[in-house]
Amino acid sequence: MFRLFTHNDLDGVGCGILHRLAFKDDTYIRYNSVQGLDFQIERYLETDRLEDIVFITDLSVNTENAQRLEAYKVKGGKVTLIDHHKTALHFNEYDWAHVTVEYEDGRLTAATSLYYEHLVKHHYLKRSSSLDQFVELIRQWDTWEWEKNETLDAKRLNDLFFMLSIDEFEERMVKRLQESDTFSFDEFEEKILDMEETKKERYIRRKRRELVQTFIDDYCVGIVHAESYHSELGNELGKDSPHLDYIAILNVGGKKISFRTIHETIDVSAVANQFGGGGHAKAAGCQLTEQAYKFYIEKPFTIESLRVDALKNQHNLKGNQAGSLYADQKGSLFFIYPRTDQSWTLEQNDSNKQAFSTFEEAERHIKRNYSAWLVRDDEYLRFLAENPNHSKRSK
Ligand SMILES: [Mn+2]
Repeated sequence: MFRLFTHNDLDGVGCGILHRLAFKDDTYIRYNSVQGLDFQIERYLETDRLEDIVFITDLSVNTENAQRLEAYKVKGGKVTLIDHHKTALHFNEYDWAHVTVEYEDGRLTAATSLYYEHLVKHHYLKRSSSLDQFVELIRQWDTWEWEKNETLDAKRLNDLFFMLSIDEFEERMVKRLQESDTFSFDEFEEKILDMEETKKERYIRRKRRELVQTFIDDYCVGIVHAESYHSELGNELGKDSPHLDYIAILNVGGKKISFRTIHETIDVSAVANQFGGGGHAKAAGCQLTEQAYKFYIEKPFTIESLRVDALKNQHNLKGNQAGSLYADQKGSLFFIYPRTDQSWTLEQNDSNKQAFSTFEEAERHIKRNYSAWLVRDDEYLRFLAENPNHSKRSK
């Protein structure tokens, strides 16, 4: 029997789909979480089935299991580990492990693409153009290359993966890849993906209106309560309000916080670390501890939501040569306009002038310190009518 132990994300399940296509019914596939694999491997090795052919993909084993696998191999067991994570490179010291992070041309690898090449090379599977396309979508998804290449189908494939159960996804993809010469979504999948997209956009718009801004430890933080779509939400809110250093997404029911930033200069894993969590520089998380509760929920509770910049303006536009008008919750008005020498003036309530070298800097200043928003055209035109010295500028 051909056994596969693999990850339970899209890249891991991609390996499962290839495995099914290659070995048909003579297979046993187990999808594992990162934490779950070692238990499964240990339990399997205890059964001592030397007649099996075993593959492990997209995941690494611990030191004890590496030694057990080595002993199993020496006894005549057939095992191959295929992975693409940097942290697994040391497994290459074993002849049963193949860890490759990058192709020679510099593209990053994925477990699915490595396993595909392995199966083709050993004549378990025949190369086809639908398989080439399918594998490449997963590779781009798993390595984030889809963003730069704008390969939206890679993202849609992962969305579909999350909307279906693993079994249903596997079954659909196996059938598709056997029957079609090129890989594409069917009508039903396109439909549910579009519906999901619309639902997500609406959810993010609603969450944007609930966003609260405050300072925590010198960081200007956007706080929002949400249970779903954390990655997309963190990314969209971050891009919508680049004056925020990071976005904290709270899930009180699950007692968890996610931190996301779009800025290269900010490391949210350090923020998560303060509360016993961790992660990457741009995406991290922690438990909602009592201390975190105080900072992210209790203190900001009475702050009003951050207003959204007027969207449909014809006149009051950002970086306008005639000036751009902002307001804050206390009723202050902020007018930003260019001076002759390429610098920008910020005027607060018709006095109190400050100079900035770019429009963006002036805007960032009032957004961080006053939670100000771009006002609608009607308010802008009224302001100009009441301030003839400013209205001259627009002539
Ligand atoms: Mn992977």
